[in-house]
Amino acid sequence: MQFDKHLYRRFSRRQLMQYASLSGMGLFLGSCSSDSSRVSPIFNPLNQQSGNVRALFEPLNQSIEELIFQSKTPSREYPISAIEPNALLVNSFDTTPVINPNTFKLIVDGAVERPMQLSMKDIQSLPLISMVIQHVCVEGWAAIVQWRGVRLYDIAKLVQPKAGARYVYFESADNYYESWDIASALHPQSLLAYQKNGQDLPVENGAPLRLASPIKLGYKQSKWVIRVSFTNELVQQRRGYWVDEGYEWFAGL
Ligand SMILES: Nc1nc2c(c(=O)[nH]1)N[C@H]1C(S)=C(S)[C@@H](COP(=O)(O)O)O[C@H]1N2
Ligand SMILES: [Mo]
Repeated sequence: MQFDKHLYRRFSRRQLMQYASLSGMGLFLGSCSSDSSRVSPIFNPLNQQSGNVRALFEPLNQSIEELIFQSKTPSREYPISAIEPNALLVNSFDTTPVINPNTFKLIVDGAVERPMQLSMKDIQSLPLISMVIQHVCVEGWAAIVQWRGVRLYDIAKLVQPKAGARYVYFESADNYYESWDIASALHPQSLLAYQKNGQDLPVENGAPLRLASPIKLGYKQSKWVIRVSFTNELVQQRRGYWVDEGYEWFAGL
C-alpha cells in the first residue's frame, strides 16, 4: 500500500475526515493496493442494507481520530521484488500453538461500544491490505516481508472504541501479550495479517492472525493473536512479554 501524498496535500483535515467516513475505508485508502475483488459485497458503499456496513462506515469518535491523526506518517514500503523469503527467522518464546481457523473467533472487547467475536470469514470480508515492509528484530536481524491482512483501524470502526480508550492490548494463544498506544495500533500500516509472502500465514509465523506493522520492532508484532482489547489504562508488569523483562514499551521504528 502506498500513501497518496497528493491526496494528503490537497485536502484539509476536515475534508479527509469526510472522505474517510464516506469511503468507509479510512484515511488514505484511495491509493492503497487493497484488493477490492476480495472484499465482500456487503461492504460495497452502495449497499446500505447490512448492519455491518453501517458499523464499518461509522467514523471513530473525534477524540480518537485526533489521537491517531498525529501518527499517520507513512513508513517505507518496498517493491515485491525486494521480498527476502528466507530472511524472516522464526522467533517464538515458547511452543507453537495450533489454532483451527474454521472455529477460531477473534475476541475484540474492552472499552468499546460493540464488543465482537469475529470469525476468519468475518475478518476476510474486510478490505484486504498488502504491504511489503521491513521486520526488525532486536536480536540483530531484519527481513523484507510481504504481509496481507486487515487494518486494525477497520476492526476499530466495527467495535467503536470509547473516547477514553488509549491503548490496545493483544493476547496470544501462547500466552504472549503486548500493548500498543492506540495511535500506533490504528495507524494505516498496522495490520492483523493472515498471509505472508503471497501464501496463507504459516503456523510458526502466527496463523491464523498476527500483528504486522513497519512502525514497531519485532517483539511488538504478536503472533497467534486471539484477543484485542481496547483499554484506558495499562497494568504494570502486564504491558508486554519482553517489555516486562526490560525492553522498551513504545519500540517505534
Ligand atoms: N505470540 C508470540 N508473538 C511473537 C513472539 C512470540 O514469542 N510469541 N516473538 C516476537 C518476536 S521477538 C519477533 S522478532 C517476531 C518474529 O516473528 P516470526 O517468528 O514470524 O519471524 O514475533 C514476535 N511475536
Ligand atoms: Mo524479535
